[in-house]
Amino acid sequence: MNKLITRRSAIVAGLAAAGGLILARSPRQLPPTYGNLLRLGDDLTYAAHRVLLPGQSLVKEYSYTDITSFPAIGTTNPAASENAFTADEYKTLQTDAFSDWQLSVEGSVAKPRTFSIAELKQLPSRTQITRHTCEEGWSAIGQWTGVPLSIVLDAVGILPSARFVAYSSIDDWIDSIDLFDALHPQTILAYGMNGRDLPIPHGAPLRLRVETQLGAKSIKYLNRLVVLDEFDDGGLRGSIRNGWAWDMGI
Ligand SMILES: Nc1nc2c(c(=O)[nH]1)N[C@H]1C(S)=C(S)[C@@H](COP(=O)(O)O)O[C@H]1N2
Ligand SMILES: [Mo]
Repeated sequence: MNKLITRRSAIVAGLAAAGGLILARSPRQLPPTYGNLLRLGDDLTYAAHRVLLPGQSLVKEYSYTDITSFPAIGTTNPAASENAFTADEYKTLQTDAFSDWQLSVEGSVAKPRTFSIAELKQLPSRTQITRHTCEEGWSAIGQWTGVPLSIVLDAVGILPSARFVAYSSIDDWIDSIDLFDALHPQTILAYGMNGRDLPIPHGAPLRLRVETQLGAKSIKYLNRLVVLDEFDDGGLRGSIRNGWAWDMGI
């Protein structure tokens, strides 16, 4: 019992310290609560994760034989989008194995630029077999191949003022992560799944894999990264649209 109390108070003290530390740096570093109960838990879980998880510890990686079937959910083909502009754009890009697809990297970087899939494939790659956990309650194990986001950020030179990376997709999903997650070695821009090019239902030609967060943060059909100095989750266009927290750390 005593042990429990001690451990608990240690954690509470740790939380307070982390919260204080983050707040002392800048209140804008904490996710917003949108003035209601919805995101009240965010600040605490966020601070807790950042203080309780050591540095850049890796999430569990699995072996080939652990790979499971993998449902595709949410948008599974932007070419079938109700938004005619999105549908046309995706159909055009789909020709020639997405050779005209561009990932734009901009914001607080020294050299903003775009990358084609071929250019991304020339950068060092990482392959990882991980468990995807959806906020809806299912999980699946798959193998992902791509370029670590840290390598792409290095290539454009993030400025010292940078603190977050916002990202968006052709089907207009928008979200952001902090640099802790962005520079995590398992955060990759994946163009491959289970040894093949990323299939359309899973986000072709490029998706983000943020293994330290629930599946909703791993957006598919990724086409834009914006390095930010200040917190921005996309406001009402971001994950709050679905009633989700900004921080979905696991
Ligand atoms: N662009 C885009 N990204 C997305 C979604 C989506 O609908 N559109 N759904 C999200 C959710 S909630 C989950 S669980 C995963 C699903 O990925 P999958 O279809 O490869 O299983 O993608 C995430 N990324
Ligand atoms: Mo999800």
